[in-house]
Amino acid sequence: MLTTLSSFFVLWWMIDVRLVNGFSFCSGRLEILHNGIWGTVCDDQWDSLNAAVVCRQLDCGNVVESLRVFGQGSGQIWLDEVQCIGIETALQNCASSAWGVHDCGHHEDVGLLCEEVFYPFGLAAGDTNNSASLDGSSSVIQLLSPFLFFGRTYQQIYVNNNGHLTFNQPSVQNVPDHFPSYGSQDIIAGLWTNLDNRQRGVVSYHQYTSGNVLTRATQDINTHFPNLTFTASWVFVATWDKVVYFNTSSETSFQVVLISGSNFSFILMNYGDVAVTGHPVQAGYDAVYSADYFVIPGSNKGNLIPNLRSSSNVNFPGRWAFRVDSGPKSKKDQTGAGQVRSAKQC
Ligand SMILES: *[C@@H]1O[C@H](CO)[C@@H](O)[C@H](O)[C@H]1NC(C)=O
Ligand SMILES: *[C@@H]1O[C@H](CO)[C@@H](O)[C@H](O)[C@H]1NC(C)=O
Ligand SMILES: *[C@@H]1O[C@H](CO)[C@@H](O)[C@H](O)[C@H]1NC(C)=O
Ligand SMILES: *[C@@H]1O[C@H](CO)[C@@H](O)[C@H](O)[C@H]1NC(C)=O
Ligand SMILES: [Ca+2]
Ligand SMILES: [Ca+2]
Repeated sequence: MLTTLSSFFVLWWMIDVRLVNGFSFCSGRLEILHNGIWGTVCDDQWDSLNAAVVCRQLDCGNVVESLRVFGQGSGQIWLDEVQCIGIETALQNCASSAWGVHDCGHHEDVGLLCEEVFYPFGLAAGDTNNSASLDGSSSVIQLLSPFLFFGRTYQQIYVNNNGHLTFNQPSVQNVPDHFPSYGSQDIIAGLWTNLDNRQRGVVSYHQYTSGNVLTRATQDINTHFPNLTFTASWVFVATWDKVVYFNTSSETSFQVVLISGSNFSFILMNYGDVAVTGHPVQAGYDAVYSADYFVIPGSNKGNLIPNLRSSSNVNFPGRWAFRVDSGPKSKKDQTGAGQVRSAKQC
């Protein structure tokens, strides 16, 4: 009940607080909307309790720190002397000076770094669970909007317990193919390996066509892929939360997020704690006949995969982002910034 209530308030308030000029949706200079005007918040009396309220309000997990590295705002300074108790569901519910009343300059604008690389998931996000079964999968999931993957358009998808997504049929494969596999199907591998959700952990998914998750996806893609002026209209989030490898007990958490809008499509891979394993592993994607593929560096070595939590091709630790429609194939366009390995078969 509590969770449901608080997620309702998160949705309700979402539209009037934002973090700008940061690394992602979950970091940046704090701005608040009042009377249709975005303004900044002054750092007088600002503390970690206040910051925690904002991070939670944005569905961005815990606060890492308040920072001033996100530049100075301009125009309105809306709030000063903010003092949250810490239990508030929104910054607007905290004590502060009246709107627009302050003795501050923009050099005092509050900036925030929240920790959450993950998109909302689990019960609070309204996820559907996969059943707990060895080498199992979701049932067929009809997509609310078609997903374009290197020129092929899909209307359905399967979330496979063993850490990967397939479009045409479920996959029971617990030993990953090595990319490029020159196979006949499109595969998106968050962390394809022998996972066992009968023992521990939850595999779940959710798709969105409205709400704060779309706002977040829009901002993330525009940060990771500048100049596209992208607007997300559909987001699919698949999460492997605290799952374990077959016959082990160390927990691993990761997420694959599919995002689309107009003719663009993107994948985000988000990594939390990833345990070492002796099982074969693989993270990345592999398109039909490997006309396009990508292997996240180090992701095919079980002893190196804990590094997924801190590596990135978009300057955001724990996140790898890829453009996967059939758009421009230049390295810069296909991934945010990092190394790209891709092969063309003619
Ligand atoms: C999914 O599984 C989790 C953990 O077992 C549980 O708390 C949650 O209620 C389940 N969600 C649904 C929709 O059944
Ligand atoms: C993207 O936009 C930035 C800033 O407007 C510009 O400096 C950069 O050259 C652009 N990049 C491309 C690939 O057009
Ligand atoms: C599971 O691990 C134990 C020791 O950790 C080992 O003895 C056992 O053979 C393993 N079982 C399987 C099915 O791999
Ligand atoms: C989408 O693709 C179609 C066909 O290639 C093109 O006509 C249209 O302009 C594109 N739309 C956008 C928003 O890029
Ligand atoms: Ca100050
Ligand atoms: Ca003041």
